[in-house]
Amino acid sequence: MAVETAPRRKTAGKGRREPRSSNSRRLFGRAKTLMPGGVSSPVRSFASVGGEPFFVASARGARVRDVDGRSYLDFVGSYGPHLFGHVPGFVQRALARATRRGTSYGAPTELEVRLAERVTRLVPSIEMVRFVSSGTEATMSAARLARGATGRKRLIKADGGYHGHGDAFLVSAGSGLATLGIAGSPGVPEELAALTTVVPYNDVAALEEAFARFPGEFAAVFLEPVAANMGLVPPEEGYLAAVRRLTTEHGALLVFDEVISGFRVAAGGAQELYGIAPDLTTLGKILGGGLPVGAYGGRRDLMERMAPVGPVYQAGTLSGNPLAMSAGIAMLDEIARRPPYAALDAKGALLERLLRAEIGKRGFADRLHLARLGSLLTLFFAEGPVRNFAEAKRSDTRRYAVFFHAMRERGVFLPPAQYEAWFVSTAHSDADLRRTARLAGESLDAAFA
Ligand code: KE4
Repeated sequence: MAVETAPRRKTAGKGRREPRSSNSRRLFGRAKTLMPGGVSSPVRSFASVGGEPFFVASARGARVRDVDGRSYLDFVGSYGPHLFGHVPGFVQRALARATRRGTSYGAPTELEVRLAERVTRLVPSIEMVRFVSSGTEATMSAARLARGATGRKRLIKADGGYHGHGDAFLVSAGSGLATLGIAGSPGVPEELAALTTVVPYNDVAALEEAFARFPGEFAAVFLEPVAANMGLVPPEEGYLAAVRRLTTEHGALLVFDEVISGFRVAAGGAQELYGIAPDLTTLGKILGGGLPVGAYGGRRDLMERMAPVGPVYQAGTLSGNPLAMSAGIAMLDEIARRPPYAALDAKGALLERLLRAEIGKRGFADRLHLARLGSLLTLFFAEGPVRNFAEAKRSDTRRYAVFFHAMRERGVFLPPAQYEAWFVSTAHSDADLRRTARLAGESLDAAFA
């Protein structure tokens, strides 16, 4: 059944309620009979905030439009790829050229060479790279490489760190500081979960305790150098340097999961921003400009252990896909040609300043914690500081849900979960950001009513 898109309507005004029947509602009803939860990825279901998701018909710049013709200022941005907003012209033109030549060959192409040259130029610690089709594939492959290269089985991750849905990473923290992972999902064998030790983010002592508990047994520490999956939690002064020192001392590899921070916080990612060189890096999102891409790379001596050169196996039918490579080349060329980071930081700073003003004039400063790094931002419904997941989890997710829907009704699409980051792009105008802050003030009134 074709879904007719309602005639274009003006941008949503405030207090607009979800109509009883709508194209989104009809589509969601069909979707739920065909796909688990009606979605291709759980967070999109609005399960964390209640209500029903709207279905997107199109996007352009800083806005998405739903199948009922409503337009939203978009701070989800597909959870990261759209550094320059939706479908910038240079990506659209690159894809148009690429599709005329084919979509997938199962054979090497010059496009992979050109994107690999750009990645190794922009991310200094990456001497050699392998492309895959998602961030999960990148982290799964990096974990297998780390274990294969060191001959060790154990991994360390931060509580609240998200590295995709690979079994090794779907583990939850037990009680205490450095705890053996317990399966974070049915289907993850406890034996496997127990090989991943979970430590609090920003806690050097806990990391030291983990290394002391299993000396010589850790293959790698996996870390988001800028945590963005517990909400945005930047590394505290000296933390990344301490993790680098400890991994080196204990013969474990340091893997920076820069699927979000890569090309987002600097052209060379968080490792450039903080001056710390990991042994391996995982990438995604911006690297594909919205097309399915992931990558892992790093020291040549490590990467040359990957098949077909070395014995560690990993493969992928659509790895190095020419359409995705073309979009990635266009994205990284734009970054190299016109680095957007000063503009992104200025936009993030403007939004932060305006939000703090709205929070301050309502006397909510002790009930909210606003974290920002460049164009990444999270408004925690908790009193600060938020330095790790335990502190993030003090957030009042019920109030966040009210805030989320109040903003959605006012035409602003925020992540439908407290523990995600907002993404500002170069396509968000200062007027968009001023409007967003004003509507956030109204929505805070609703959340704290
Ligand atoms: P994907 O497999 O979803 O492409 O990437 C997994 C991944 C790995 N590492 C980091 C740091 C990530 O943030 C992600 C995926 N991020 C989430 C949003 N926080 C994707 C959104 C979703 O699950 O739908």
